[in-house]
Amino acid sequence: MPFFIVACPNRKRTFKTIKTNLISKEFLKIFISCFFIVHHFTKHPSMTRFHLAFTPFIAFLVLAAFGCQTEKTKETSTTQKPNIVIIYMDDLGYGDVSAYEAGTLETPNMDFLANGGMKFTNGYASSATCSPSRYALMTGTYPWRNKDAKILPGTAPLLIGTDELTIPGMLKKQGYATAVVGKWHMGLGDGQVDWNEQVSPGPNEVGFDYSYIMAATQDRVPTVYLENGLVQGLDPNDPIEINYQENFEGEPTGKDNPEMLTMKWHHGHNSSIVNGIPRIGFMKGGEKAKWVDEDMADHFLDKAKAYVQEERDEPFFLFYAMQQPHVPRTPHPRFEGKSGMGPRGDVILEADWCVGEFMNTLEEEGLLENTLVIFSSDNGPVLNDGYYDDAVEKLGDHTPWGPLRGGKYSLFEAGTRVPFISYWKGTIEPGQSDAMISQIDLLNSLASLTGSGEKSSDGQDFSATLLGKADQGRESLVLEATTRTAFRKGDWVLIPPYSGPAVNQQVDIELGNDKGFQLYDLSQDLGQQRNLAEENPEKLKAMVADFIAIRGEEFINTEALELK
Ligand code: NG6
Ligand code: CA
Repeated sequence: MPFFIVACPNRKRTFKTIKTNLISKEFLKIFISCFFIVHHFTKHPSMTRFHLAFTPFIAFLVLAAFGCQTEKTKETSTTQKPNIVIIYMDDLGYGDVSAYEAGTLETPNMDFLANGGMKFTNGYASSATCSPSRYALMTGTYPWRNKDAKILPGTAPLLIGTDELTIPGMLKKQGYATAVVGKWHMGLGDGQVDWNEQVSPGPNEVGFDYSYIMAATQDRVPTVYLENGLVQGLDPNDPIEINYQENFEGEPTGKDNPEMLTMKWHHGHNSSIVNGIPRIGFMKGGEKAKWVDEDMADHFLDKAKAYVQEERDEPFFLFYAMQQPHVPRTPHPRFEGKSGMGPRGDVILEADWCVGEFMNTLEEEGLLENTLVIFSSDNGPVLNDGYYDDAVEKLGDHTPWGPLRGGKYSLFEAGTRVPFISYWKGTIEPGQSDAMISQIDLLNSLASLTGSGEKSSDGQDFSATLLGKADQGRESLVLEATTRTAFRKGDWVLIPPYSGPAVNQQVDIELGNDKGFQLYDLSQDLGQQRNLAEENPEKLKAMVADFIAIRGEEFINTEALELK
């Protein structure tokens, strides 16, 4: 059936709809003309022979027209549903992306997204640490509603309920292929994981069709990759054992065997040694399955690219969760020394290169104009997060926190206000938005964008804002940092009194703890230097009332931050 094949070839999606529309219109015309001609001739009894001859032809035309019509319906629905990619960084600060003009590091590929899309200056992660932020991003639910949403050890059970609404679960119901590649850190299994068997439940049980992940963080065991719940490259004769309480007999540790280390620990990070780097937690076995730290960025990039190439003909959702610039910072030799800021700067350049390579792949596959890319980070920046890696010593003039106060772990703005960008070639007009938006809003926004009626109760629909077609943002937002919460409403920020040190000395970050209330007006004081609580009791009272209305009185129940 050459005619049919010419009419409905499998083309790249961007151009498909227009062509199939034209073709099926043509078909309809031909079909109607043929039908009347045939009908006219077969009316006369002497034409029965013609009738017989034309019947298969009519059947073919009907088939062809239907074929193209079905194809058209399918194409129309796929073009209405863009591919969605969330590129999620780990500990990248507001000032780390040069398009934010708040630091001195150059990130041309992240800038390409920021300058070619919407750059949000009031975009927030839900928490100042990783696991709570990721949980909130995936579910559209404030992390403080889940008592287990804290920095998780590598043995923690799955943080997301398998019946919970999630972005991938919602998109899957909308016909999307869904995948996560990169850092997970939302727990796996039920608390009794045998790493030598299929690990479940995990990403595949909360909406992801495909997963290629590291379980927790680069500094936590197990230091292996899992594909769809199976540890990759595992030798069954060398099983993996993991323990976060005690070491396995005879196994070296960072604490006892400094002579084996290629990277020195500053605080914590003195348990099992993998690739010369001391980690958090104890691990035995699984030698062949262990990752190569310097190859991790390339490894995840390859998986992310392969996924896009594989799924290019279907709408897909990819959560591409990079591991940089979280510790241990291990740039590939190609990037070593390139930033002049030591490994932290180098791995940001490496991540920036990955962003560029990934975007090139979208372009090569003809998907750029049909893909919404959202770029953000799980929490604010930290320099010394437990290893001696020159992050402080070689920082120079760079300011990862930009004009904001605090950093990772902090209730001050730099803890949660992060780079936040939406990019969609041809659909989003380049611009900057000062609207307040949180990662908990992505679920509702993406649901609205893809025609799903599902929504979380904490999130809001800012799909139009993300696409640059509106400037509406949040009125208020609860911010979280290691079980403590603060409140932003309009330009005002309220930080309730919390016990604990004002500064965590190990990471040298101001946490936001104080004996009294803190109240800041960001419109006048972005750096949160002037506490207006005493001189503005009316405002304070109103803010406290609004905060408690959302957060409840139990905001006072917190746990001390303990970085070991
Ligand atoms: C802390 C780790 C820190 C980092 C953090 C989690 C120590 C001393 N510090 O406990 O290095 O791993 O947890 O970071 O162990 S996050 O970005 O995944 O939340
Ligand atoms: Ca993080």
